[in-house]
Amino acid sequence: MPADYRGRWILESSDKFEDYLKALNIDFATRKIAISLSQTKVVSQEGNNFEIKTLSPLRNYERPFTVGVEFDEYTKGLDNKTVKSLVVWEGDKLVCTQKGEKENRGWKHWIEDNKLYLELTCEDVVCIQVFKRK
Ligand code: 1AG
Repeated sequence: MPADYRGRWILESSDKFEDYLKALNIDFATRKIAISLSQTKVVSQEGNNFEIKTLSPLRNYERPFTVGVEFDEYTKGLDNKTVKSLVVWEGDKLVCTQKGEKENRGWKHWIEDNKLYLELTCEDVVCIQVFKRK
């Protein structure tokens, strides 16, 4: 049985998010708005089929994927790039690599103490976001 990520999760802390946005070449004004936004993750999951919605007052980002199946991901409304993404299980962690123009791009999700963690990586920047159940 894969780990269960289902639910609504609200952002409670964010470390190095602006550095992550900078690594993605997001401009100053957009960064300042983005770091001030509340974010909610809505995760649907049936076995290895996921949909993760990231909701914010400014923009939403919705991405379905199947663990183990590579897909073309267009980061619409984020940095608007196409990357080749693959999500795999590493134990109970969901680990995504996003191959494209940026080195070392990807993310990891895991659950610890009933919190949802998200590590966002781009080049040498690692951002950690923590979400609590809504
Ligand atoms: C992601 O999560 C990232 C989801 O794939 C959004 C998080 C960070 C935003 C990344 C780049 C931001 C570019 C421009 C900023 C403008 C608006 C910010 C809006 C933020 C909410 C959409 C991994 C996984 C699901 O949870 O794919």
